[in-house]
Amino acid sequence: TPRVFSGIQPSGNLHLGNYLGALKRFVDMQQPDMETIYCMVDLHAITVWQDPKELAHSTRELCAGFIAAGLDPDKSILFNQSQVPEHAQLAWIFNCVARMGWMQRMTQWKDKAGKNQQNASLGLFAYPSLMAADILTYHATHVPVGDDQKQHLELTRDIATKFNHDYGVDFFPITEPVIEGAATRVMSLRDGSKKMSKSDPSDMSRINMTDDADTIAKKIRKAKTDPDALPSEVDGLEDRPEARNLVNIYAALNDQTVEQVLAEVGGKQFGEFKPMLAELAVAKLAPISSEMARLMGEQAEIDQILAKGAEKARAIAAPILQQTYEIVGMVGSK
Ligand code: AQP
Repeated sequence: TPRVFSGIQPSGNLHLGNYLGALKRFVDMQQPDMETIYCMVDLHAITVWQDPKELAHSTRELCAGFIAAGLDPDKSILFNQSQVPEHAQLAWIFNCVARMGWMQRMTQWKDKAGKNQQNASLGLFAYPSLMAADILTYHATHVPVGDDQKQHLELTRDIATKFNHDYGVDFFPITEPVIEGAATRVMSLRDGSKKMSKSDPSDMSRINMTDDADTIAKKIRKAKTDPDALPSEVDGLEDRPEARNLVNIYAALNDQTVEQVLAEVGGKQFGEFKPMLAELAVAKLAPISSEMARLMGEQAEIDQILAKGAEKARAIAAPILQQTYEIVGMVGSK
């Protein structure tokens, strides 16, 4: 059976980009013939400073978001990365397989470290190596992510290939990225050239999964657009990043293709389309946010789900790490 792994950082508010690019697709892949493993990646989150109380809160809130969006702890393994030590242990091995030059080429590293690389954490630099460990400690075959993670997944393949080659084994699978759907890259509502992100200082740039209906409607109403009507064909979205973004969001929320959406809304002005989008967004997101809020009142339940999930995850990860140690020549634990 295909084994699906992915994760989201508990580093702040879950937003529409995380939902459409990742979480909604995690739910789509939760099928009887798939093994699905989804993680709150707190070790990744601390590669930049996190206030401890907020980290704990965000981790539980993210878990609530997973469940509210439709992940079922009886069908998927849901857990917090730090509670399965095999991730960090395998990451160390991969730190010794990966090359400095590979990491230096990562655009996320360059973007997040900015000009002052000397002052960035060593963890931020090694981030993709830990991500490779997350995936490969389960021998995962499929990894659903947003478009921004494509480069890290290629690096995961490079690490698996080099490990297999260096040790003369066929041990780690070459993982397939699953970057699909109409919204693999949701853009800022204020600037169609920037991705929607948690760290954008403007809250108007993103729709948070915890936003209420009025806030969602206001953010969509104020979203940047151009003055033209919507086209009827996809070609007509070229060089219109803001228009394309809103159409992509509509399509993804409504499980349609961009072509289908344009067939319906082509010719409409934004004054007409934006309220349609707002209504759809509220209809799809409000039930998730109210269920998240309810679950946040049941902290003991969330903690128990995470504890059980970690146990199930370890049962898969531990033997794979043990085999890795044997391949590398590490003795003493058997
Ligand atoms: N804008 C987006 N469109 C589509 N997918 C997105 N993802 C993130 N932003 C978008 C996908 O969400 C998953 C979790 O990503 P993460 O936990 O690494 O979050 P992030 O990329 O750190 O989120 P932000 O908001 O972009 O944070 P900052 O502002 O810190 O950079 C991944 O699958 C990702 O592709």
